[in-house]
Formats: sequence, structure tokens, C-alpha cells
Amino acid sequence: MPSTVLVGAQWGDEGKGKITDLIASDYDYVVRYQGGNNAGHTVIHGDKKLALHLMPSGVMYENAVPVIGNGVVIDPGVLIKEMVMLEAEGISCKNLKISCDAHIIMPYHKDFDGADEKRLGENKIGTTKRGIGPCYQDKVARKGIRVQDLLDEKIFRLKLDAVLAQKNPILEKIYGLHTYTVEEICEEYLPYARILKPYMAETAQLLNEAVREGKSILFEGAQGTLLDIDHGTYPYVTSSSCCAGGAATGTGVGPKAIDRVLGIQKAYITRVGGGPFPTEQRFAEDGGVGEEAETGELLCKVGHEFGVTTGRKRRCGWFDAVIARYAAEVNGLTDVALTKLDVLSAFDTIKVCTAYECEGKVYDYFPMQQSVLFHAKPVYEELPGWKDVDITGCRSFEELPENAQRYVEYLEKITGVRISIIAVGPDRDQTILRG
Ligand code: 2SA
Ligand code: GDP
Ligand code: MG
Repeated sequence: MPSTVLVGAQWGDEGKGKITDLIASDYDYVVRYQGGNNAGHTVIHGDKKLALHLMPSGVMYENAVPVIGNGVVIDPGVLIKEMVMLEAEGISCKNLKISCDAHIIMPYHKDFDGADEKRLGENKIGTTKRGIGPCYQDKVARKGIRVQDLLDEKIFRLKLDAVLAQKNPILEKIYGLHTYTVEEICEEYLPYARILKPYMAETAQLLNEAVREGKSILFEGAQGTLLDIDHGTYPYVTSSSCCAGGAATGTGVGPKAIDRVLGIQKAYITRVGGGPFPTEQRFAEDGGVGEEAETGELLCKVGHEFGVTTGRKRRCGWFDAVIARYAAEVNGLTDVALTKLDVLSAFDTIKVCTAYECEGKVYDYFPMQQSVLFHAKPVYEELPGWKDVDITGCRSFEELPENAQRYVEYLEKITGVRISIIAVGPDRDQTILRG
């Protein structure tokens, strides 16, 4: 089994959880490499739907070692809660390994996240308010507190003291928020340290040893390509490297160890939070009218497009091939898993955006300037649908209605990437493997 990066090819929520869950049992290690509990992956366990935020999906399989890599930011309280929830479901977390180099989300990170959003007003990013951005800020500014700092109370107190001397005046004077003492944070975090200590490991070394032994690794991406700090729709992005390249920096495994880059994309597209979205079919409350609002509502309703972490309604739109081609390039996609094809059974005809038009110019590539993306008018190709045909029972490509087959082949043609997996429902077996 080759080592694989599984990466969101859109703005997140492409169904990565389901596809990871589908293939994870084939791998020896399943590793998260970026993000934190801003992620929400839905996995099916028996007849239950479980939401994972920090735990790698590999935890669902006894043979796979779940690893939280150095590129992840960890809210220890949330991680412990998730472990307790999983254990209660009969899923053991005993094999979990947590990188000693991963950064820790502190209470003031969450305060800053909420306060920053408030200050931005209608220009807000629409973050999950989990403290992700402020934690990565401290990491890059070399003021972060890492998992390994929890191992030594003296060091933890010293670092915290230095950080609070800087944070408290900002919290109090600029944001009008409450301040923290070393003691009150220690009271909360030192018990976390005791619980998490048995899971802490030198994960880069562990994973490189696994590579040498010919074991396979699944690098499990969170969020998606267009939320990547470098390659996404900045500043409407998250603060980590969601793209495939992040798998190397976020784990300490060199890029040569990666054989396959599997992009996950929905048969349409969604986004949570602010920022440009050329094919958006705006809801009535966001200014959409007529067919636009109806399409948006239908995609949201049939696709159950609500955030797993915050419950927010996701903005919905038609498939965007400009984005798909861009994602193929910046990630080096080898193949794609196309999810939620069944949702499109609700439509008579299906639109696909093949290019953008802005001020008389046609862009069939991702525009260099974000302002173009804000003002872009999608150029659509309209394809016949397979309205009201239930495809959730299809298990082979040939069983799909002819128009659904044509749709998949059309996407392959205009994006230049082979679609190797098609999901036709949320359950693990509602999947077509094309080899
Ligand atoms: P943050 O909190 O700093 O990472 O937010 C910055 C932007 O990144 C977006 N973002 C997401 N977009 C989609 N799904 C995400 N995870 C949850 C889920 C979302 C939820 O899987 O359903 O429950 O709301 C996710 N995480 C971050 C975010 O919307 C901002 O645009
Ligand atoms: P992730 O963040 O990429 O892991 O995706 P989420 O779990 O946030 O959102 C995807 C949602 O779509 C989840 O509720 C899944 O159970 C569901 N889902 C995944 N694949 C399919 C599919 O092919 N069809 C349908 N109808 N639902 C799907
Ligand atoms: Mg999600």
C-alpha cells in the first residue's frame, strides 16, 4: 500500500472523513498534519455518526496507529473529551501518538480569536473561534507553548509567565478582556498534561522508521486547498498548510515518501465563513433571488450542508473546474474521490463552471489577483441531469444513470484528473471504486 496524502480540493467539508474512513484500514499509520479542532470530519461507526475534530480517523481501526503530527495545534481539553467520547463508544485510543513539537491552544488564543472577529465586523473571516489563528501566530512569532513544555512544570510555568507578561496588557487594554494568572492556567493545563503524557512521542522519528520498514502512512488533511494559508483565498483562509505539501512539514516525513495524493471534491462546492466564492448560489438571506436562491437552498437541504464543528449553514454553489484544476496543480493530485454525487439527483440540469469572466477577460486559470475572484462571473456549461433517479444503491460505474456517468467523465476531462472513487451516500458502502 503506497503512502497517501488525502487532501481537500475545495474549501473543506468535501467528505474527507468518509473517504479516510473508507481507506484508513489499509494503512499502518493515519496522521493529521495541520489544523486543529476547527476541523469536523463525519465518520460512520456502526449505525452511529461520529464527529471527529482532532483525532485522526485511523483511531477507528485497531491496526492503524493514529498520529497527531507537529503541524497540528492541540486544544488539550478538547482532545481529552474526544478520547473519552471514543472510549465510551468502544473505540480504543491506546495507540494514539501525539507529537511533542505540536503547539498548544491556550485560553487566551480563543479570546483573541473571538475578539478579532468582532473587531473586523462585516469583514470578519468567519473563523470557528477555536483559537486556531492566534495559536499559529504565536508559533510563527516563536512565542508558542508546545506539547513538550507540558512535560516539565518548571518550564511550562516559566514560558507561561513570559507569554502572559505580553498577552495580559493586550487582553486588558486593547480588547477590554479579562487577564490570566500563571496559576489559573496551570490549574487547568497541568492535569491535562498528566492525562496526555503517555501518548506523547517523537512522531517524526516514529514515522520515518515506519517508512524505512516499508509501512504505509495515510496523511489526513483537514480543511481544504482554498483555505491554505499560502495557496488559499487569503485572508479568508485558515492559518495552516492544508495542501499536500503541508503533509511533509507537518509531520517531518520527507516528500519522497509520498506516492499518492488523493484529492477529495464534492460534485458541487461549499464554503463556510467569508470570502470570494464565484459559483455561489446565494440563499435569500444573503441576497439571492429566484433560481439562484432555490438552487442554493436545494443543495444545502439535500446535501445537509451544516458545519460539523459550529453547526453553521454552508454556502453552496455549482462545481468550479477552475478551482479543481488549480487544486490539481498545487497539490500534485494523482487522482480524485468525487463525493455527494447523489445530491445532484435533485436537479433537472447541472451547471459546471469552466472559466471566469471579469472586465471582458476570460480566465480559465485561477486568477493572480483576488479582486478578480470577487468580481468573477462564472462561465457555465450546462449538463443534463438524472433527476429523481436514486443512485445511492449504485455500486459500479455502469449502474449509474448514463447522464451521471457523462457528468463524471466530463469533470475528468475538464480537470485533467482521474476520478478513482465516487461516493453516492454517506455510508461507507455507498461508494463506487473504479480502480
Ligand atoms: P479558523 O477557525 O481560523 O480555521 O477559520 C478560518 C477559515 O477557515 C474556515 N474553516 C472551515 N471551513 C469549513 N469547514 C471547517 N470545519 C468545520 C466542519 C466547520 C464548522 O468541518 O464542518 O463546523 O463550522 C473549517 N474550519 C475552518 C472558516 O470557515 C474560516 O473561513
Ligand atoms: P470533511 O470535513 O471533508 O470530512 O467533511 P464533513 O464531514 O464536514 O462533511 C461531509 C458530510 O457529507 C458529512 O455529513 C458526510 O457524512 C456526508 N457525506 C460524505 N460523502 C457523502 C456522499 O457521497 N453523499 C452524501 N449524501 N453525503 C455524504
Ligand atoms: Mg468538515
